[in-house]
Amino acid sequence: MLSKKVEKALNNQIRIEAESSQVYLSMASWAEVKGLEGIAGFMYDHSDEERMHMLKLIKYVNERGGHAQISELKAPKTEFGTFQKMFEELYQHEIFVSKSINDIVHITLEEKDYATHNFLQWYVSEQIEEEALARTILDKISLIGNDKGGLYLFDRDLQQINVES
Ligand code: OFO
Repeated sequence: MLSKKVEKALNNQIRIEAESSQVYLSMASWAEVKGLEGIAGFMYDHSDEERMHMLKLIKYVNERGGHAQISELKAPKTEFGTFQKMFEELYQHEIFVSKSINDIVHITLEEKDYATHNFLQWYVSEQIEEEALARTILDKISLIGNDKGGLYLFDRDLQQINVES
């Protein structure tokens, strides 16, 4: 059985994962209308992944005798300026998510909830991967600079990342 404190923290994370899914969906749509197919595909996939993170939390909360709450979500922005800025935002967003996961891990220790602590390790590893991937992408972007041919290849590269993941 989850303590009220852990249940509340997990419910907050359910909302964060749902909002992350919306943020990346909005990025996907922005990239798609700009003709950046590879980037759009990457963001659509990422949006699906965040929904999966959310569902995993919902199932866990309900399985442990809690009640997963589906709440209203903050609307994501719809304009991202440049694809460089958009990926910088993605990176910052993942750092924010990692911090939020770490805070819950901390709460589970305070509450001596070792089952939830164990469950959250999957998210801890996932965040390490997501931050690393975002950093790799930002490194690639800084190599391209304003080169149009570079952007073309970068967009194609991201399509490749989609296929592999
Ligand atoms: Fe991007 O890992 Fe969930 O939010």
